[in-house]
Amino acid sequence: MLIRIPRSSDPKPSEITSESQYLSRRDWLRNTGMLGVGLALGSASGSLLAAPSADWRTQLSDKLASRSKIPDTTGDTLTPFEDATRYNNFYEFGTDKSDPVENSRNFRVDPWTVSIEGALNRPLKLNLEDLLKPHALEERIYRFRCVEAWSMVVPWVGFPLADLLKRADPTSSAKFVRFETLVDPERFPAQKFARSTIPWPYEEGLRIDEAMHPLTLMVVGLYGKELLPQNGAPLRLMVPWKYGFKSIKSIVRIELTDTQPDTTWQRLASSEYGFYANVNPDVDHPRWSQKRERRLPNSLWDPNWIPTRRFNGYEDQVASLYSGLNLKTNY
Ligand SMILES: Nc1nc2c(c(=O)[nH]1)N[C@H]1C(S)=C(S)[C@@H](COP(=O)(O)O)O[C@H]1N2
Ligand SMILES: [Mo]
Repeated sequence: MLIRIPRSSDPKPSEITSESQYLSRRDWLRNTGMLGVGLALGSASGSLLAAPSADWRTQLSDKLASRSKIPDTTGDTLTPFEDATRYNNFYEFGTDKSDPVENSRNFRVDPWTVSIEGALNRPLKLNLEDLLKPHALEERIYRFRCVEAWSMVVPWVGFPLADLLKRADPTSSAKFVRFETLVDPERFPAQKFARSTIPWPYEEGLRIDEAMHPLTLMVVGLYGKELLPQNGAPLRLMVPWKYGFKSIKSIVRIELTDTQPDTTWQRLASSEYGFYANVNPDVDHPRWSQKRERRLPNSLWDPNWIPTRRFNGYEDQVASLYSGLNLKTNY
């Protein structure tokens, strides 16, 4: 991951359309898969019910509408929807911050299967409807801090990862959880290149107690709406006290293991990106300081630097997970 000087093509706050303009565009319909379906079946609204994704979409929008809003604990200003959905890291769509929104316009979520396997009594292969069915959705406003030293505050919508894992009934040998992103060059253009930026699939992992922690969320929405492709549709992880790269997007496999899994960034540069990746202003990245962060929205002229907090401000809730662990060597 490199720090990049913004290009002239990066959206400036003045150029960014309001959320209502953004949502009214054809692109958004196409992103959700709705436009393609309507055209294919020749007519608009009525035929949407015939789409393979209709049951899941109906269920998701009902659940989004009845989500419970957890009171804000950050005390920070929300990052505008436009910044959170147009300045992204998602290497499957390309490495520039604007690549994910630009290259995900035709992304189709269906068909999608999430497999939960490994050290558990009840292996599960779930389509999106079955995955979502037993879970009520919560909206949680979390700070989100990328290892590249920029950050946001976003209202994610989802449910605790612990509730999903419990459905599969982990055994006592489940010590870690490993996550995998979809590999499909038809849907993720950067996966078409033989010598690509990173080895696919993108992989991440957590210790079982981190995975079961109540702050750890499976995300299916943001800003009260369906999760957009550039943010990791249909299902992504959110671990707010860790650097952003832990929060793996577009998950298809969750595996419970007895050994610590390899993770993508650790494998690429283990001296720069560790397994724990807890936000820590006292442990600098070898190439830059982690003492401060640029809070979005910002610009070259107004970088909006703020101090970085231990565990991204969630120290009270999570520090006990790491008692006795040297956080300098276990970065
Ligand atoms: N599959 C996958 N997941 C990923 C990434 C990625 O490139 N591929 N990037 C990570 C990084 S570095 C960050 S900062 C966050 C960005 O999430 P956002 O675009 O929703 O802000 O996604 C993380 N999850
Ligand atoms: Mo990141």
